[in-house]
Order: sequence, then C-alpha cells, then structure tokens
Amino acid sequence: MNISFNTPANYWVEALPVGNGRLGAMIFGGIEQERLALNEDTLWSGYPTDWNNPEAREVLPRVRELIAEGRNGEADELCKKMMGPYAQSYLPFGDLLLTMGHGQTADQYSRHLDLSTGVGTVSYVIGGVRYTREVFASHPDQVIVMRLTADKEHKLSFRAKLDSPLRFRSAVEDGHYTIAGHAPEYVAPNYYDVDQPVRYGGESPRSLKFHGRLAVVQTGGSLEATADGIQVTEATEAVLYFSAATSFDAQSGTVKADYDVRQQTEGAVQRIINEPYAGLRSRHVADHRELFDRVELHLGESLAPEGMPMDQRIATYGSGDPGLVELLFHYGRYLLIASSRPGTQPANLQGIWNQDTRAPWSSNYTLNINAEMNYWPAEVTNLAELHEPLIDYTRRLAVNGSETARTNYGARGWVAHHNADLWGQSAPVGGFGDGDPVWAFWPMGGVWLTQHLWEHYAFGGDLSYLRETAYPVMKEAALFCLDWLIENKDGYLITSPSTSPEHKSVNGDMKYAVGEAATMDLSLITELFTNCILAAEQLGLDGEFAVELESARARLLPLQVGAGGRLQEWSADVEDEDVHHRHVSHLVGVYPGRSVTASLVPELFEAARTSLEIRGDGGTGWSLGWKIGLWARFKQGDRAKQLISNLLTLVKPDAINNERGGVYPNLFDAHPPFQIDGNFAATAGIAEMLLQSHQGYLELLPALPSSWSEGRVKGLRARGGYEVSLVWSQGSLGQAEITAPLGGECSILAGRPLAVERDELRQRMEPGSDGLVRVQLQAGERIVVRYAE
Ligand code: FUC
Repeated sequence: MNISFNTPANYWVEALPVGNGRLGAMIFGGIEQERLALNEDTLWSGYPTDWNNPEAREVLPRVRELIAEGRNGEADELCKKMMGPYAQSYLPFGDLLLTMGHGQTADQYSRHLDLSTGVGTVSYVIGGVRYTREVFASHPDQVIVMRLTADKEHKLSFRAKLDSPLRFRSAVEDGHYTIAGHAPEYVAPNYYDVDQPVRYGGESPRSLKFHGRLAVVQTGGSLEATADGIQVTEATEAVLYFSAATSFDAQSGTVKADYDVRQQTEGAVQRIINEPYAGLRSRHVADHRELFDRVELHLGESLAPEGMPMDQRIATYGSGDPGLVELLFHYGRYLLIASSRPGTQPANLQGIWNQDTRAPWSSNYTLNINAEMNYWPAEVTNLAELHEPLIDYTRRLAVNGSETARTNYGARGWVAHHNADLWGQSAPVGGFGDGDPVWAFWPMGGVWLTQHLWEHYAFGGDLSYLRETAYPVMKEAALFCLDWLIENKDGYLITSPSTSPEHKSVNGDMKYAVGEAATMDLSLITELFTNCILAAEQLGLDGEFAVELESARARLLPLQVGAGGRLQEWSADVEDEDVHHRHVSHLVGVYPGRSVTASLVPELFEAARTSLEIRGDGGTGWSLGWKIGLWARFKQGDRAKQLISNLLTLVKPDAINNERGGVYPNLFDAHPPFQIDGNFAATAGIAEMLLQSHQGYLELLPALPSSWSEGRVKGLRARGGYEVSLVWSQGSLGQAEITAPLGGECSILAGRPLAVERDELRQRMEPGSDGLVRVQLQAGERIVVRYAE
C-alpha cells in the first residue's frame, strides 16, 4: 500500500511523511542533495503567559444589551474588547541534509512510502551502483532512522548535517553532530501584519530550549565528524540516527528551564546505536503494524498500474479508482498513527509536519472545527488510544480555561475559544481587538472538545476512565454553560454574544458577526448536557446536577427551520454572508454529533439536509471532508462519494490561499494550503458510510455508493465497544462479523439475517417491530451473521 513517485520532491507537499507521534520527517528523496524536513511536536514559540482579560467581564452585559436591542454592529465592535493575545505558533525543527557527491543524474529512480510499514524508500542507480535509502520514525525507540546502502562496496560517500530556520548553533558532541538553540519567544500569526513578527528572547530567554542530534554509523570506509557536518567516505552502508528534545514539561504545560535536552537526545541515540539496523526496523514495523493492521478495506480492484506516480494517479483516476479511495482511507489512519501517540501532543493543523516559522494559521489548535476533526477517525477506525493526546490536552486546557471562565466572564467551570496552542491558551485570540469577532470570539471550544471525552467512553466503555478522566472535565464544561446561558424575553435559554464560526449573518446591507444563540452553540450545549446526564447515570452520581441539566436542556431555545426549509444557522432567520460558506457549523448535531437525527427530530433533520444541499459540494479540503460524513449520515452514499471525488482533485503544489480544496501530490489535504484535518475527515467519513452507531444501534452499510458494489471491511469499531467486519456484494450486505469485547445487548439495523454461526443465537435474532434485530452477547463473544442476497 504505497504512495509512489518516480522523481524527487521539489515541493514540501510532494515529500513523504513519516512520524512517531512526536518526531516527524518529510522525505524529499533528492539524488545529489537529500532533505528530510524535521519536526518535534513540542517545539512551539512562546511560553505560558496571562492571556485572560478582565475587561471582557466589564463589557459583557453591555454587549448582551446591544444584541438584545438589535444593535449587532455596535455589539461586534464592543466585543473586540473581550479579546486576548494571539496564540503561539508550531515551529519547524530543521532539516537533515545530505550531499552525496555522486551527481544528480540517475536511472531507475523510485521513491515511495509504504503505509503498512511506515517505511519510506528512495532508490536509484548511478554508474552501475544501486543506492537505496530507507527512512522511518520509530515510536518504540524515539528516533528517526535512515539507512543508506550502495550495492557495490565502498561506493557510498556523503556529508550529512542538520540545519534549521530557527536560530541555532551546531557542535560536535559525543562524536555526533548537534544543533541547539532557543525557540522564539513570540511568533505572530502569518495573517497578522506586525513589525518584528518573530521575536527571540535576550540573554536568558523564557522560551523553549531545543536540541537535535545526528549520529552516523558506517560500514566500510571512514567517518569524520566536525562542526560542519559528518563526512562519510567510501563506505558501503551507513545508518543515521536523529533524536530531538525540547525543554517543554508536558505535565505542567510549562518550560522546564533546567531540563537537560542534550542528555535527552544523547540517551535516545546511545540506547540503540549499537543495535543492528534490522532489529530496529523490525521493532518499528511491528509497532506500526499493530495499529495499522487492525482495519482492512477493499472497495474494488485498483485501476492504476503498480507504482504509478501519486500525482498522476490522482489526476488520472480520482475517486473512480477504488484503490485510491482505499489509499485515502488508510492514509488518514497512517497519519494519525504518525502524528498522535499516547504521551505526545495532539495533532495540530498540520499534524506534526511543518516547515515554516510562520506557518499558515500558526499551525496551531483551531478549535472551531479543525482540532476536533483530526480525531474523528480515532474511535471508528480502531485507533482509540491515539485519541489520548487530545483527551490529555483537553484536561490541561480545562485547568487554564477555568481561570479564563472566572476572569473573563465571572463564570464557573472552564472555557476555551477559537484557537489554542502548546501552552493551552484558553482565552479569545484576536490581539486585543485586532481580529474579527466572527472567528476570534467563540467560547464553545471546550464544549466541543468534551464531546471527544464522551465518545472515547462511548466506544470503549471504560467506567473508571469516565469517572476519573472524562466526567470531571465534562461536568466543569457544563457548569460553564449553565453560567453562560441567559434567559431571553420569551424565557428560553440562549447564548449571547454568539457567533457561528467564521460566517456572518446579513441583515439588509449590514453584516454581523455576533448575535444570539447560534445553532452550533445550542447543538454543542445540548450534546454536552446529554452526555453529562448519561455519564452521571452510568456512574451513579450527581443526580441533582443531572436534573438541573435536564431542565436547562429543555429550556434551550429550540432549533428552527427558516426560509427555504433550511435549518437556521442563527436564532434569527437572516441571510447568509456566503451561501457556500466552508463552515457547516449549524449541522454539527447531524455529524459528528447525534442530536439531530431522523428519528429524534425529523423536520430538523430534513432541514439540515436542505441546508447542506444549498451549501453545495465545494469548499476547502476540510469542508469537503466534513460533507462526506454529513452525507453519510443523510444515508446518501453516492453524494458522499461525490464529495470524496471533489476532495480527490489534484491541487498544484504551489497553490495556496484559495477556497477550492483538494489534495496535493503527496495526498496531503489541501485547504489550500496544506491542512491535515481533511485527510482525517475523509477517513472518518468513509468509515461512516460503512458503519454507524450514533443512534444506539449498529447500522451496517448505511450509505454505500452504487459504484462500491462489491467490497469488504474489517475491524471498524462502534459505540458499545463492538468490532465490525462486513462483506458485501451486488450492493448488499452478505456477511457481518461482530465481536463484543464488552458484551451486552447488541442492536443491529441491516435487514433480515439469513443465518448465524451458532444456531442457538438464531432465535434470539428475530427482527423487532422497529426493524432492529437484537441479540444479547457475552463479553468477548463473536458472531457471524449471513444475509440474504
Ligand atoms: C478556520 C477556518 C479556516 C482554516 C483555519 C485554520 O479559521 O475557517 O478555513 O481552516 O481555521
């Protein structure tokens, strides 16, 4: 399962990503000059600061009054006083550069990334000698490893060094080549025009220290390490090890000034440098496969010839090639494995891969869609433990967010807004009034994140996790909502000020950012309250609190159907600034949420479908990705596939800043620019087409497109802990295999079963009058159900 090229990468979005959750590299595969663009996931600008703004609390009552009086324009202006500083930026670590000395002209060039092993390979022939490079990022050993070989003795010579766009000094330490420095204390967002956007500290900077180490072991020939790099001469083979560290303290979320980063990188290299390459490689592959192999997907025979360059494959076949759709699906899983492991930071806007000091949107955590979207595939595609970084991060953010709730709003609980960073910036961004409230003012970041805490429980069923980890954070987010909600003149509970992320409402010739009770607020709060009520019930605690939440939920302003049969995006039936706007925030209750379903609220569900129809099938990469999942929830497989098609549009490597999404040559999602969320949403959306479980039962093949008439999937996961494998032909389900690690009553919606593996189950599987088939399963039990053709 390869992403292949027959040329080196000229652009970063043609390079091949490897990662171990913390360390990342993009493999360019240059012949004479090789470049691995390197990252370490804790290398960010800044340091913890006070981002809270007491002025917010002072102006809040007036902002609310202005909105209630219909003076939204004035409210927009005053709302700017509620902002805080911009969030900080995720930084590039640097580059590993090789100069080979054998020239640029080669034959039989190939470069590929094998998604099933997580190993990138570059190979070519010069002067009758085949040169091969293999690269992987080992999670068990916390190093990036590159092996270079020549198939004739003593034909391998090169110079290797590290470089960085950050300020650094290089040295030879312990016989290794190292770089070290301090991150900038401040990096302004790329869209913020300011003098001195990148600022370093003075003598004793408050920012993070970083240290990178390159060690080389060669077979044959000689090696010399100097501050200019490591020279290997006339060797036959060489293995390069890269380790990196920063002084970030993940426990406290602060800078650990006395942390010995040099010792850290040395330890990582020393632990493995004497080990044979084959052992390191197989440990990495086994670790990767344990995650990657849990899911298999087959949608049909691939049309593309083996080894066809990725960009040509995308341009030639797009979603017409079932093999390319499978690859897109697996790529999202691959990228999550490579960018999010227990103990690492959550995947940011670019996962862990970023080459720019001022990356697009600071490559930060954007909470109004992008950070959450990154984790949509985690549970359903059987990578639940990779959800942990987001869950851990949310807990850390909640600590800061409780101070923000108190200082900015005088509220209980915790709050987060539109942007966050390594430091857990929980206040509104916007540079104290520079930004537009339409994006900067959105106090629902924490509310949405808690959905992930609940879903991790819903899929995994671990009560002690719910008790110790998830529920306390969910409860505090709900407390914030109780304090944030106000009563409108009709006695309904509403949010105010409220924005529908990044989309303005239009009234006459005026456009407004803030208003009352955007549908997204109401949907997210509904879901949080519901999840808290369920959690309290499961845990047998907080009965009174659950009753309070139930009564608040019942008093929330109901969602409304507006002009043209659309689900209203705002509480007033106003016009859209852009009917094709990329955000579909008001549909969050349809997907990834579950409060707007055909059975719960049929009219709203239908109105949501109308809204999506009107929004259209265009948008940025992540917007297309979201719409795959939405159409899956509307059970329209062909339409979902149309969105996959739209996403599988080849975008030129140098295209940035436009609104038409697609994929780059290396299959990275193109907003454009590169933003990884669209990859993750595509994977999650494809899973959602094949299996849904948000309504309390398993729905098998809910949105199968007509062109995927034959296929199979193995190892998808559903709420209740189920693992599901399906085989279908001629567009209908042939066989379902369901494993129930937790046991319990399993309800299935998938037509009448023909036979089950064990006869005694048969009687228990008669369909009920609601169309569901129910069966009681023992913990760990596995059943195989066959269906009529
Ligand atoms: C939000 C989106 C943009 C982009 C940015 C990172 O602001 O509206 O499209 O994804 O986040």
